[in-house]
Amino acid sequence: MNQKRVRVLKDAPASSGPVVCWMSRDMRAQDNWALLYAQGKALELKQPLHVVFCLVPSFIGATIRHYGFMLKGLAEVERDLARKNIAFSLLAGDPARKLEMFVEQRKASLLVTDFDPLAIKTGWKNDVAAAVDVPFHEVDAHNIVPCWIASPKREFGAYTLRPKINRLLPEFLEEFPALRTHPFGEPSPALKTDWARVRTTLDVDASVGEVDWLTPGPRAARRALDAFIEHKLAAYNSQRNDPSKDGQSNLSPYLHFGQIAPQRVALDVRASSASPPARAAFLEELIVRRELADNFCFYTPDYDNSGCFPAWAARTLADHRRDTREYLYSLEQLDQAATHDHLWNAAQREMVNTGKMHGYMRMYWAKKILEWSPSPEEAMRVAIHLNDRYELDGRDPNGYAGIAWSIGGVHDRAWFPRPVFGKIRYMSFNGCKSKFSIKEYEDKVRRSELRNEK
Ligand code: FAD
Ligand code: FO1
Repeated sequence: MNQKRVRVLKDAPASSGPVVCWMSRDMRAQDNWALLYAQGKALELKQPLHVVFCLVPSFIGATIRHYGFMLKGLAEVERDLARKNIAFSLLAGDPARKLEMFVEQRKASLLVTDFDPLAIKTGWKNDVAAAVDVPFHEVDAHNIVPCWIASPKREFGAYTLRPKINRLLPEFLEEFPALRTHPFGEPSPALKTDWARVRTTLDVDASVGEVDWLTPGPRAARRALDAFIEHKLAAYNSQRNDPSKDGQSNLSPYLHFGQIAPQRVALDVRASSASPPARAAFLEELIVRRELADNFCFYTPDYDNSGCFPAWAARTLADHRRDTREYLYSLEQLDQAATHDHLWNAAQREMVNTGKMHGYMRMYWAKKILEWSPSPEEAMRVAIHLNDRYELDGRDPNGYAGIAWSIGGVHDRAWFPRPVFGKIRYMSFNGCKSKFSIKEYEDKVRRSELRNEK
């Protein structure tokens, strides 16, 4: 496999012993470059391969909605790995301590993990690198073009990253090799994780219920991709910005939890019989927009606060800091969808009920939070809190980039100035009314509420 997908986080003398793959972002056995790399190393060493996942019960305020989806997916991963003679262990607690102990107990010769630009993950890896004394390698199993290869710096926008990605796609958008049945170590390891007990003993916020309209796990993810390609891809370009229609792929929860590889999605879409414009429109979002979000979080430490706004946006928002806010809403009022704007309220209710607000409404939703908050800083805090509390795909680079785009002009340009927004792109109720049927969107949200009440 292309070694440019690998970074050395820590070097140490080589030894013999099993290889440990610490799975975190990319929770799947198939199409997983980190796992494929770890297996390659274990085969060279003629050693067993162990996969571990460290369960952290307080991951950035995640609720049972998120852990329920994630744990069901992980149970499937344990089964998929066992079929390949690869043992899976679920650890729970502080990753640095747990990984250090695991590596020590197993006398591992190499520790491999997947890439994630979130600050919390970088912190974990720094701690683990300090704690272990074996080589520690990181593999970008999420981006098609490895984040550090696509660009050495923060990009201004899609227009600056797109040519760099497109030039490198021929090298990196390749078919995956299959995960092999591992010839070293215990054959068909026992499925030892008691997932029911993990679930019941998990101490997480249960006030945001799980969703039932989407089946978690890598198999369901693959079915969702096949269904999207067959039934929706052709109309994607014309429907993706109409929230009253069901034109999106609904892949983001699966992509967020790594239950399907973006590269698998790209390969299958590219090979589909859909028209080139339909394929191109989708691949622009899936590849350029998504990998731009990883670039943003990887190279911008304060990706989740107003410190990340480009200079022009910070200045214009400062110039309008004292403008009168016609409406002001608290986090509680917004959380209760109790504003004067019934379209915004519908979007909030869609997110709370289904765990997935339509992509077009996310822009409008976040921009109104800027308009109705006392400051851009408070708007960022509130938007991130609500997004990560309710969206199944929350706590994701796409979310931090999407909110910073909406509120702080990140990856966007200046527009005509207006109160509060200054030159930040504005979106209005009437603008939405001219683009889609607000009534049909609100009916769709109400139907999802009625389904939930059953
Ligand atoms: P599709 O339209 O089917 O797109 C397919 C895939 O392409 C998505 O899953 C995603 O990986 C990628 N993609 C599409 N649009 C974008 C985009 N604007 N930016 C980055 N990648 C994109 N996405 C999240 O994954 N998690 C979030 O928490 C999140 N919060 C957002 C908040 C705001 C304010 C905004 C403006 C956008 C946010 N997005 C977020 C991006 C986008 O809205 C979602 O990725 C998309 O709606 C997910 O639904 P889908 O997979 O059905 O999308
Ligand atoms: N990653 C982990 O390695 N361990 C966890 O316990 C964990 C919990 C979790 C809960 C909700 C959620 O949205 C993400 C979670 N993640 C966890 C991170 C996930 O693996 C993704 O890497 C990032 O959130 C996306 O970059």
